Formats: sequence, structure tokens, C-alpha cells
Amino acid sequence: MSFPIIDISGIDDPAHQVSIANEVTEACKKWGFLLLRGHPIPTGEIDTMFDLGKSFFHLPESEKAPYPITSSSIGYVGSFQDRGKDDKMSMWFGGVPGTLEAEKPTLPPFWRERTQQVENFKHKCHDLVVKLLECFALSLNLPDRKFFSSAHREDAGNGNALRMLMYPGRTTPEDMSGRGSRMAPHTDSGSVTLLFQRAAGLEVMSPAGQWDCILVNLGDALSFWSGGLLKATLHRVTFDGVPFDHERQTMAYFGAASPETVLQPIVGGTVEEYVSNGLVLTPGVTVGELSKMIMRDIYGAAFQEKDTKPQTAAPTATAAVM
Ligand SMILES: O=C(O)CCC(=O)C(=O)O
Repeated sequence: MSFPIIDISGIDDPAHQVSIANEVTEACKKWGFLLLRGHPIPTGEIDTMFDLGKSFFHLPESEKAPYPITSSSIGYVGSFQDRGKDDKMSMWFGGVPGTLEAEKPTLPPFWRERTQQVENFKHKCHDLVVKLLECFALSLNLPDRKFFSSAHREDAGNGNALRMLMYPGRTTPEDMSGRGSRMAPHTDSGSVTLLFQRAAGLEVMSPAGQWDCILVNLGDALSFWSGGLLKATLHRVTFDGVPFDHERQTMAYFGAASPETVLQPIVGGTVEEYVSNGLVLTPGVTVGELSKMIMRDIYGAAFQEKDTKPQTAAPTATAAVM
């Protein structure tokens, strides 16, 4: 199996829009994964972000650990610290534009002079997500081609987050008994994820093997919303794909709809209940509720809200291990 590689360089050209929209949407209906070529995010900027991420992750823990992830989805999570006890480090940059600057004290000092650089990169990712969302509406023949994209305002909620990831290379294998792997199988919870990779290793049934492209995959919200037509596909990272002594670095931009967006399956129409990552979603759940359920389950205390009662999680549910 190999995912489609789609050249989207003509995405803004009316002469090519429909065929690109159809290609992208067909790939998402079939695989929920595709690779983008000819995308508008400059390679130099992607490399710069990777270089910054690498320098950051190689800092001693004492310069990262005091800044754990907050309810704004900003901050650091070290190896073996998440619910799945995976061997990976994450640096989260959530929030609407301006949040990183406003919440600077919660950022590790390394990032404090670089907030604008991160915001600029997030902005470019958001623009690309919007273009893809317009493809879906166009190809699904929705009356308004901004049906999905207008719900994805950049200035709404914490859902649009950039997550830098580093899977450390170890000189000797860690004792993983009672622990996870590198990243447990999961689907993403939002709408569209852009995954930038510096090394092979993501397993999606079978690996794609093209690393000069942005990998796109869809999240549960969009899958549920489209009545299951667009797919959110399980993926994971293991020590089989990338051995313990190989470092692996990626960046995931999670594009999500505004928190108040109510998810009702709009096409297909038959989805009464959607089960994903151990969570049961029912029509009427909002994007904000879904996001909180998941982050609370993975990162616990930082996302606990005294006044929020649990939403649609099944009593015994476990959620995504990200
Ligand atoms: O690092 C990767 O290749 C996967 C990242 C991912 O699946 C996630 O952040 O949800």
C-alpha cells in the first residue's frame, strides 16, 4: 500500500481547484492519509523550525521540565511523562495568535524570544489547513465551500496547536516494562493534521516512505462531522520502525474547528455514535468538549476543570494516547 502523493501547487488556480479538491478528498475517503507536494510552506522555514526544535530538545531536562503543559496546550512533556509512558518528548504551542506572547512565563526560556517565529509558522500551517478544508466542501458538493473552513477560525480556542516531537536516540535500550512504546496507536481528535517528518518511522498500516512531502491525516472531529465519509486512520510510532538508538524528530500541526462548533454528521447521515480511542462521540458534542476530554485523559491535572462535568465519555472509556 502507498498513500497518494498529491501535487497541490495549483490549488489557488480556478482551472485546477476542482481536480485537486477531488484528488485530496478521494484520498481522505479511502485512506485518511495523503502526502502533499507543491505545498506553500517554504522548505527553509520548515528546516528552521526543525533546527530550533532539535536545539531545544537537546537542552538538559532542568531547562524544559519546569514548564509543563498548561490548559492552554502550551509547554513541555518529557519522556515517559504522558499517560501512555512513551519514550518521546513534546513541546506544545497551542492557543490563538498572541497567546504565546501573552503566556510567555509558562514557556521554557529557549522559546521566549521566538514566539513570533512560532506564531508565523503556525499561521502558515493554518492557511494550508483552510485550503484543504475548502477542498473537502467543494468535492462533497456542499452548498458553501467555506462550510468547514469558516468553523476553523484561527482566533478561536486552543485547538490549533503545533506540537514538536523528539523521539530520543538511546545508547542502551530503556527498560520499557510497564511503559509504552514511542507513540501508541491512535487517531487524532481534530480536523486536519499536517505532519512534518525528519525521519521515517510513522506506521500507518504500512509506511509511506516519502519524506520530502507534508503528510496529511484527518482527525475524528472531521470524520464524525462528515458522517464517516472522510477517514481518521490509526497510526503509531514503535521501536520496530525506528530502533531505540535512532533519534527521530517530527512536528505535527493540529488544525481544529472552533471550540463551540457542534458536530452533527452532515453527510452520510447514518452516524449515530462514533467510537474512537475509547471515547464515544454522539451527535451534538462540541469540538471544545471533545478536545478537553482527550487532553484531560492524556495529561490529567493541567486540563482538569472543576466546573465542567464529563461529556460523552463512556464510563470505562480510555482516550487517545498521544
Ligand atoms: O511523530 C509522528 O510521526 C506521529 C505524531 C502523531 O501521530 C501525533 O502527534 O499525534
